[in-house]
Amino acid sequence: MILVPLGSRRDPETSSKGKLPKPESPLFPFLRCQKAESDQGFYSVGFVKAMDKEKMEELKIQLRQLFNEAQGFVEKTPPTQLYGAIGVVLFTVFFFLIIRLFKRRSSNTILLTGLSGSGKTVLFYQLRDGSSHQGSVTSMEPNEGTFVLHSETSKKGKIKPVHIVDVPGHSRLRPKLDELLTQAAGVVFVVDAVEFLPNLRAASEYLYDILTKASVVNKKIPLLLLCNKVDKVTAHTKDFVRRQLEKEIDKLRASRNAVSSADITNEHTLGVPGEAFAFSQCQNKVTVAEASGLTGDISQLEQFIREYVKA
Ligand SMILES: Nc1nc2c(ncn2[C@@H]2O[C@H](COP(=O)(O)OP(=O)(O)O)[C@@H](O)[C@H]2O)c(=O)[nH]1
Ligand SMILES: [Mg+2]
Repeated sequence: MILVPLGSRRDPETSSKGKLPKPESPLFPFLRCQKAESDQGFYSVGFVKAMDKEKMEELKIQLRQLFNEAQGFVEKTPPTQLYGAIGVVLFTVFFFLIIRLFKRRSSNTILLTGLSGSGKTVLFYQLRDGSSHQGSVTSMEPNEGTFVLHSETSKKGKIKPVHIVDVPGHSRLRPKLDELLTQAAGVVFVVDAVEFLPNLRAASEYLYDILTKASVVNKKIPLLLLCNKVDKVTAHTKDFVRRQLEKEIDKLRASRNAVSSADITNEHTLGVPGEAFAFSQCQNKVTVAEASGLTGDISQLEQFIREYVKA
């Protein structure tokens, strides 16, 4: 801060830095004052620095003392006790790390997968709103939402919402599935039980891809094979659907293994070599259920969701 009397400009004699003003200058008293102030400032900075140094020295001495004490303690303590203490510390750290790992795995994401037209979007709306939203269904955008299941809205108490993603069956959009699988608590593979046989090959290929994904195998992500549209009398039974899929996947496994033994896209081989493929051989749990998205008969689907995303 420079004090300049009103109406006067800065004295050219004093404008150059570091120079003391001449005693005859009208600004002399002010500038002396300012100099004294800044000198004081200088002293105080110096004082703080000296204090810091002193404190640092003190701290150093204290640390050295502490270190010496610790060293003495370690030397005095019998090695068995020492190893015991180290063991306890390591065990505790390990224990907390494992707990964190498990906590991260408790996801609330359920994926609805399957070929286009199998009824995923209708099921999504049934789960969320309790209605099928006929006519407003598009299959190119993933429907996604975090909500308490419609059937649970009348229940009292706090219920954990479920994050449900309706993954479009279009093959162009399947890379998105890889990303989603890494965070899934469960996968629902929807099959059209009416138009089942014409789609058998395509459905098996899609299912095979999911079941051989490293994320599914390593994390043992449970899969529900959901035979949809059972409201129609022409719908196949869930046992028929399961057996046909097992047979088709068995054929696929043979042909894919023959093509390449190190297929990059399929990190894991399915089933037991030399045995006919069955879903029970999968490392992750595979269950079969029935539903009708159209009539709202989705209790087995809801049961699966609540088995893996606790309310
Ligand atoms: N009969 C019957 N038709 C269904 C059922 N679920 C879906 N659909 C019909 O199947 C078609 C495809 O359904 P959508 O949910 O769009 O399938 P997405 O492509 O898998 O999402 C629509 O015309 C639906 O009306 C069901 O449970 N029963
Ligand atoms: Mg859809």
